[in-house]
Order: sequence, then C-alpha cells, then structure tokens
Amino acid sequence: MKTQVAIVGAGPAGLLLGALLHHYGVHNVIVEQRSAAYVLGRIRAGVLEQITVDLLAEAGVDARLRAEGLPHDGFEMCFGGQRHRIDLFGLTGKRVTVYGQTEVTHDLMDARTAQQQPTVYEAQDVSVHGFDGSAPRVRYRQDGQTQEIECDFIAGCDGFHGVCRASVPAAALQTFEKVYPFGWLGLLADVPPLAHELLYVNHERGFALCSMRSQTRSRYYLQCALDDDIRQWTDEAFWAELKRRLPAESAKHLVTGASLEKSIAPLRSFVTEPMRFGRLFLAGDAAHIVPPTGAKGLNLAASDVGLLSRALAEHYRGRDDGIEQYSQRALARVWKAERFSWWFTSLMHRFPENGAFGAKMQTAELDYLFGSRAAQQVVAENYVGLAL
Ligand code: RFL
Ligand code: PHB
Repeated sequence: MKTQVAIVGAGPAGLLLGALLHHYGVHNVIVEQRSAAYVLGRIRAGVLEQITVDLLAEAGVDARLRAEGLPHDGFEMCFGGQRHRIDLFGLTGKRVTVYGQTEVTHDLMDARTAQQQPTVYEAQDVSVHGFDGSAPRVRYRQDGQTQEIECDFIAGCDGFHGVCRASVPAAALQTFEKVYPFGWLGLLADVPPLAHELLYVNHERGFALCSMRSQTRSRYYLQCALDDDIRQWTDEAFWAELKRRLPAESAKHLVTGASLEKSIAPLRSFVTEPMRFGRLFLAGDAAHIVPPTGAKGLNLAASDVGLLSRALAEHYRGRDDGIEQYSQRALARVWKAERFSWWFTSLMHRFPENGAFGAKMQTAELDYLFGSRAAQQVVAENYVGLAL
C-alpha cells in the first residue's frame, strides 16, 4: 500500500489528523492496534476548548457536537466549605464545550467511514522504519500476513505507550517527567449532573470533581491511592466518599446510581523534545502527558494535529517552514499547558508529604485566588485555552 501520510493510532489525535488531512486533500492511512469498539470503550476527556471545536468544524465533523455539546460559561471551585465560581466567559469572553471524548471519537470514525478513508484496525506488531531517510514505511501483521505501507511521512499518534516514540534512538530525544503520588478514581453513571457547571473540590480527604457528559449522564472523580484496588471501590463506597468531600448543601442534591464504568488512572506530567525526527512526527499523548485536572490532554492532541495538518498540507504546496517549525511551535503551547495542569493539580489535591507548610501555602493560594480578579483571570485564560 502507498500513501502520503501514514498515521499510527486511531485515538482523537490520529482520527482528527486524518480528517484534517483529508479536508486539505492529503491522502492518509490510519493503522490502529485495537478494534474500533475497544477505542470507543475508553472513557476519558470531557471538556473541549474553542480551538478544538474550531478544528472539528474545519474538518466538517461538528454537526452533533453543535447540537449536543453543552456550552459552559464557568466552573466552580470548592475549598473549606466555600464555593467560588470562575466566570470563564466574563473574564475571557470565551467558553468551553462539554462533549465526551467518546463522542468526538465516534463522530470522527463515522466521518472516516463515510469518506471511505482507509483505516486498519486490529493491526498487530506495528513498526515504523526509514523515517530518518527519504522512504519511511509502516509495517504490521494482519491475518497472519505482513503488510507494509510506503509513505512520505509518519505521524506517531499512538499514545503514551505507543511504538513511534520508542522507535526513535534514545540519544535523539530528551524527556521530562513528574509522577504524582496518587491517582483518579473515575465513575460514569446515567444520573443527572450535580449542577449545571463542573465542580472542582479540594477537601481534607482529597480532591473530587463533579463533571458530566450530558443532562442525563454524569462523570465523577475522586483522588485515590495509587495502590487502591478497584474491586474495593463498590458503587456504594464511591458515592459515600464523594458525599463526604462535597459541601453539605451539594451532597444533598447528589443523585446516585449504578456505575456504567469505573477505573483508576495514574497522574503524570511528561514531555518529549523534540516532537519531530526526520519524517516522523509525534502528536498528542505520544509526545506529552498532562494530569487531567486542567482538562488539557485531548485539547493538546487537537492543537498538535492542527499545526501538523497545516504543515503537511503546505509541504504538498511546496513550502516546508511549517514542517521545520512544527516541534518548536507545538512545544511552546505544550509547556504552557503542562505548567497550568501541574499548577491546578498542585492546588486542588492533598499532598500529605508536603507537610503543614505545604498545606498553608495551598490555603493561602486558594484564599488569594478567591479574592483576586487578576488571579481568576489567569485561571480562566488558561482553562479556556491559550492561542495556538
Ligand atoms: P490516545 O487516546 O491514547 O490514542 C492513541 C491510540 O494509539 C493506539 N496505539 C497503537 N496503534 C498502533 N500501533 C501501536 N503500537 C499502538 N500503540 C497504541 C491506541 O490503541 C490508541 O487508540 O492518544 P491521543 O489520540 O493522543 O489522545 C489523547 C487523549 O486521549 C488524552 O490526552 C485525554 O484523554 C486526556 N484526558 C483529558 N483531556 C482533555 O483534554 N480534557 C479532559 O477533560 C480530560 N480528561 C483525560 C481525562 C484522560 C484521563 N485518563 C484516563 C488518562 C480524564 C482521564 C481520567
Ligand atoms: C471529565 O469530564 O472527564 C473531566 C472534566 C474536567 C477535567 C477532567 C476530566 O478537568
């Protein structure tokens, strides 16, 4: 098989890149190691920046998002029993859209099928070759046969555990990492959301987040120990712990129900530099990870592929500046989102290892934030997404 761009991974980064390249008239093939159903079964992000919504619109994949996405003009923070609203729209003139990653992925998959774009699911032993020269290739096995895709470029959109970053010689890259000493226990249930807006809680028992997917489906998270066994977290135990961490007034309104999904995710900050090696580009979680507190992971994946799709389209029109500058431009945005995600995580979670002084610093910072419009503006500007 031959194509212009071979994309490894059919998560949101790979699928959106494929859609944008198709829109620009660049032929591409996606190779994914899992089945489409498996990819859709992963419950992850829920908050889209306007830049992400705009990119989906540019790719022509925003009809359902426009009809069903929930525009949010603000979110709430809770500390010491006090609730404080961050007025995103009032402070920045921008809003975010609550629309699940599962739905984004679904819409992108449907568009790809309708446009008859080639996608290989359940590809085994995917490997990438020749990207340091002029003839890159992606190889995989399917039905006992080895297949090869000849291409001009490879886009590594294969997530944190993918094969693309791992195929770059170790000496050619530098990585930066911080692992947090706790995880997030997430629960999805068909119950109405607690409130109209998201609620981030810093409680002495740990962080909690009340989010949603629709008017009838809610997503909740609890800070938990990394070695917690998911089997110990019955639905009853989850709801009881969430109620303890919510302000009493809110806990009264919490509607509970059977979980549709429950999982524990570790929290990590991670960046690889650079994001390009010859004819291999990394995008999304393959290049960087943020802790989910700032809701930036999917949005960074989208802004990476926004830059990359334009750079590749320009290449086929005879200009290579976009390709040359991709890594530097993407990383400038990535590091700012890393900073915000790290800061928001540090502000809202409990870190007993930071001692009494650390706890006082957190209290002082929250107190300052709740009383300062300037500080709230910094939060709002980052939450709605910095310019590309
Ligand atoms: P993905 O989604 O991991 O997709 C990578 C794909 O590559 C495939 N793959 C391979 N394919 C072929 N060959 C190989 N060798 C391969 N190895 C892997 C995988 O099967 C997969 O299909 O990465 P991508 O596309 O870069 O997208 C990134 C986002 O998924 C991620 O950043 C977000 O989900 C992070 N995130 C959030 N982001 C937000 O913007 N807003 C949020 O509100 C938000 N909440 C979250 C989150 C992530 C969470 N978890 C579970 C880590 C909440 C949680 C709990
Ligand atoms: C989610 O709904 O999954 C979600 C929302 C906001 C975050 C993280 C996750 O900061």
